[in-house]
Amino acid sequence: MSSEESPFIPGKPASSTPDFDEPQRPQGPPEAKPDQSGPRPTTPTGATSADEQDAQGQQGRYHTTAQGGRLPDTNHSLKAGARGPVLIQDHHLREKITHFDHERIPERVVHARGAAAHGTFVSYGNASSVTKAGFLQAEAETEVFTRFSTVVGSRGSPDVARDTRGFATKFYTSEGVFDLVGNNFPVFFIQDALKFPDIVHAAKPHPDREIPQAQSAHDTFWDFVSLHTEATHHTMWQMSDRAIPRSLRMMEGFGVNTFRVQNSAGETSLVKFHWKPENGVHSLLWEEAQLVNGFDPDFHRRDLADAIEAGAYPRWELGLQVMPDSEDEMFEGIDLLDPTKLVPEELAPVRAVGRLTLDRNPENYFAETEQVAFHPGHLVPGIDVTNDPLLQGRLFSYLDTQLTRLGGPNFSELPINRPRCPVNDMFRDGMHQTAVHQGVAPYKPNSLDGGNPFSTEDEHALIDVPQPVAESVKERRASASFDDHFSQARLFWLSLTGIERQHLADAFIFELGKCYEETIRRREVKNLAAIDRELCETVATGLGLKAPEADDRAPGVTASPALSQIGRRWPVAGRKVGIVASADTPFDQITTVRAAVAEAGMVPLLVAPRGGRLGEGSTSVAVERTYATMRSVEFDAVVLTEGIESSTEVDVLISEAWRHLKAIATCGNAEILLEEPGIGLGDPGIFCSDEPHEATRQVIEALAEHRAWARADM
Ligand code: HDD
Repeated sequence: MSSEESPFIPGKPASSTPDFDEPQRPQGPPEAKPDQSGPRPTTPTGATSADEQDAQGQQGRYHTTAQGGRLPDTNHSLKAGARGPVLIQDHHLREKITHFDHERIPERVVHARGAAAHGTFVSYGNASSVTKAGFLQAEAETEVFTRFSTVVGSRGSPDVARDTRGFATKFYTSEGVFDLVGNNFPVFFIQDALKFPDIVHAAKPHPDREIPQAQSAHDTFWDFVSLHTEATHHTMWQMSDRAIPRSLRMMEGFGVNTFRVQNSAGETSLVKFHWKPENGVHSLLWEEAQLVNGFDPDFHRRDLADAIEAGAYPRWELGLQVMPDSEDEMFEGIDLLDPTKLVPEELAPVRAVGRLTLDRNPENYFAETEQVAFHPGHLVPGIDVTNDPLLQGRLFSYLDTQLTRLGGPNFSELPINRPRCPVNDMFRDGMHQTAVHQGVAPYKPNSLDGGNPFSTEDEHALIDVPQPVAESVKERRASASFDDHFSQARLFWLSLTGIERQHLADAFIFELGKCYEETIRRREVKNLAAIDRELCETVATGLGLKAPEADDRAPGVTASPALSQIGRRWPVAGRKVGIVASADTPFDQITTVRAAVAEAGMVPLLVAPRGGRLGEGSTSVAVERTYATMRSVEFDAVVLTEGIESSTEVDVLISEAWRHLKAIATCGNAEILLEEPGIGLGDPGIFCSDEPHEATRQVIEALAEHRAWARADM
């Protein structure tokens, strides 16, 4: 170092000895005051507090070390000369790289791939006759955070894999956190938590080559479920259209396990929780799902975030099926402790008790969506668990898994997990402790801290309803009612319409067709014989196998029409319509169609051969998708305007939209484009008009049924 060189910054001339009386202030911009510049971090409640900002390490206008020391440069390591080796004394280098090296935490062992949103739950106030839970009483409004997920795939897996979807909601109630950790199917693969590692090992990629990713179409999955027939009912759901939702906004949710609720008079009932989507229950077709996974692997995640950002807030009603709390915990012959069984809505109607609205996207994926920690044992006064052996095991697993995933026992102090009511748990210390606890007596009883905190006999969580436990011996077995593995699988099959059954059979043919072992295929086809003759024969034929003899293990089963997705009309808000146009399209056609789509609360997406804008001057409209960036699977319906020419991209768009039973409208002479693929102008879901407004109106009308189902029979 030359004598003129700065002792602090190599290469910089030394200034005179720093004058401690005159602080060195930065020269020139930035002008903004420190706390007015940069992002304003928010807490999960939307509030901004100094504490929260500190916690996020994002305060002030200067780039600093983790210790708050201001940094002059983060582009160059400290070196022995411009071309020399890096010096180990460069703390900034080591701190920055070390932090980066530890940025990842273990992904969830299941449900690793997820998307989430904040929202509010508003109670209808009509549930007090069955539960005293505060968040279900009149006028209660509760902040919530909901995370949706796939089960099998890793964090980076595609969104629309054929899989069960998680639907977990954290209610930050004034009585403590209540987590409703459900799925989009009402039943589960197994009846006892002890089997959970088995089903998950079977469904995850093969341990030798780690393939396939996020799929059940492989030997180990089908090996397990074909041998373990209690999985049959869930497998039927997994092969149904429910396993490939059109959107996370268009799925039902189910608490699956039966819970015991208690009202303020101490009376108890058994309940099953349901989420009913306002947008209806809709699915992709299998071919669409396969295309989506390549075209946009983040399809569901993007759809949820876009909808919320656009103000098309997804909404669900929370519903309760209420059954008497009988001694045998059976209802109409259904064992309420068996999580492979549902209760048909025709037998116990779903009573709506409140509404969930998701209206705010997370600010930070890691802090919120990744670090949120659910647990079916997070209960509030008025809601208790039952002896369902699956639920009992879950009560152990969720807390346990967070210890590894979130690095210790203090994960409930993370902002996304913090209750919004006073917490005084007497837990102390541990990895990542952020609280500065007061007092000297974290034990009970104590006199040194004045006896604090106090226990309450009033409303308390973990209500522990005094249920008699049958006099019994210790044994590893389930009750005989758990032995019926087929009647509800048949009930589900009988409840579906013809096209839904076809999709389900096709899924079996696809999935079993991907198995290498013929013994597995045969074994599963034999199981199908116990569900339905037609299903078994269709799948056997598809696989080139001989259908086994009829098996009448599930006699006298009736259908539950509420389980079918087809046959009702739903709101169309938030659906996406592709409007294909070109520079030759009369501009008023574009504006008319766009306006009509937007007016219906749907999302118009203008598609053109190239990017840029269509129309002139200030009224011109931005092209949202070009022929290079569009694919039919993104649209729920397509409007073809005048002036577009036949091309490979347009032809593929039309033929896919046709094959996927989507509504297609043409304006004026655009109907010529339907000639080549042989689409009849009067075919179901095809609307041709010289009036763009009329063509669009008809498309909107058709979308209420989701697809032109009648075309499936053509
Ligand atoms: Fe589970 C996560 C739903 C049975 C063990 N589960 C997890 C999530 C959902 C469910 C939605 C993701 C939560 C999130 O978004 O963070 N699980 C269910 C349902 C079940 C079920 C509806 C049956 C009724 N689960 C189940 C059993 C066990 C687990 C029987 C273990 C014995 N589940 C876990 C877990 C996970 C989990 C390993 C992984 C990540 C986590 O908990 O936080 O503990």
